[in-house]
Amino acid sequence: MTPTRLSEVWPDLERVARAEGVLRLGASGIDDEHAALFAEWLARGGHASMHYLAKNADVRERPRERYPWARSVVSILVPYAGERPAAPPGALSHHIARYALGDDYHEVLDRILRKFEAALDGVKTWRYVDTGPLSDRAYAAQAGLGWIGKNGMLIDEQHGSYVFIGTLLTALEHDVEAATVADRCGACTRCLDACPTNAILPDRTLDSAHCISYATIEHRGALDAFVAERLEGNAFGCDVCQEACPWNHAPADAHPAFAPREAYRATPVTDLFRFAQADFSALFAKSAIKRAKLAGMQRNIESL
Ligand code: B12
Repeated sequence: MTPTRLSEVWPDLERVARAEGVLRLGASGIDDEHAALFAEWLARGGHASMHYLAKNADVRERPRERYPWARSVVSILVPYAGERPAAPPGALSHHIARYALGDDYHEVLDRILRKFEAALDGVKTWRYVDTGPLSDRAYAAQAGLGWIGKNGMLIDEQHGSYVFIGTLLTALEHDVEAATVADRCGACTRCLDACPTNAILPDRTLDSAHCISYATIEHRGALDAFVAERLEGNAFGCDVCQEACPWNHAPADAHPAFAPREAYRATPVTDLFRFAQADFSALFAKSAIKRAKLAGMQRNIESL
């Protein structure tokens, strides 16, 4: 018989989680308690040129209209490398955010979420990683998998924030209790103090236009001069606000797919200036770095 409640299949989902290297598994209802904050953020232009986010505003506020069949949201946390590998000075690996040192998380988490779907055989579901119209962090926080820190990151109490979030909507009734996770940031302001461009705002959102991660990955055209002068060695993405976070003192072991690639340790960052498109595609095959494109990476490296 097809299950109707999440609790009926929860042991199966826990089994999949263990088998697939998932650090935490949780579930929540379909409403996003903090969707209004997203609307405010958009209204003040927090998304800079990421216009695709603005298209999602209605869905975030009223997810039931887009997904009338959905009753619950299953969230998973999958760890990536919390430490950069030792490498010679000038190696590319020093200049890439940790989340991009291994395989592209979109593909890896998609594969994992498909395993969850397979365990829910017959139940209507919809999975996405990153690109979906919902807030992965909001659902993970509602599911009790962590709290939203002052740097905006979902922070796991034991292992910190070097984790990806995968999200799966299901037609099963939400009857699995979520743990209550307290906000553990307290009076700490290390992330705010460390951000080289002061991009972190008091309401735990970012001013993307000033965020080094946004500038080096998403922004097309010349870098903003203020940001370009403050890249602090970041050529793709930025971890400064996570490095400063005391809750990242004991990261979980990375999922094998996110083990830092040897090729990035062996390649001097300046080699990218001589790269043809074919070299770029080969070095960054199955990597999230492809998003910045060769011209974008060369632009970023020029400002290091
Ligand atoms: C757009 C985007 C970006 C943009 C903007 C980031 C931002 N902070 O808004 C840029 C390019 C700058 C970016 C950078 C990074 N990103 Co990004 N990004 C996204 C994306 C696609 C949407 C985020 C978004 O909507 N931002 C707008 C803000 C307003 O929404 P939000 O961040 O979801 O925040 C909501 C919750 O915090 C909630 N909330 C706030 N307080 C509370 C309290 C409670 C109790 C609850 C329940 C909810 C809640 O309200 C907010 C609004 O709904 C998500 C994937 C997704 N679909 O969710 C990944 C995502 C947030 N990114 C991720 C990562 C890994 C990064 C980087 C670390 C990459 C890097 N090293 O460079 C940095 C981190 C920068 C930072 N400090 O946030 C991960 C974060 C995992 C985690 N542990 O939190 C995500 C979830 C992708 C994934 N599937 O794993 N990113």
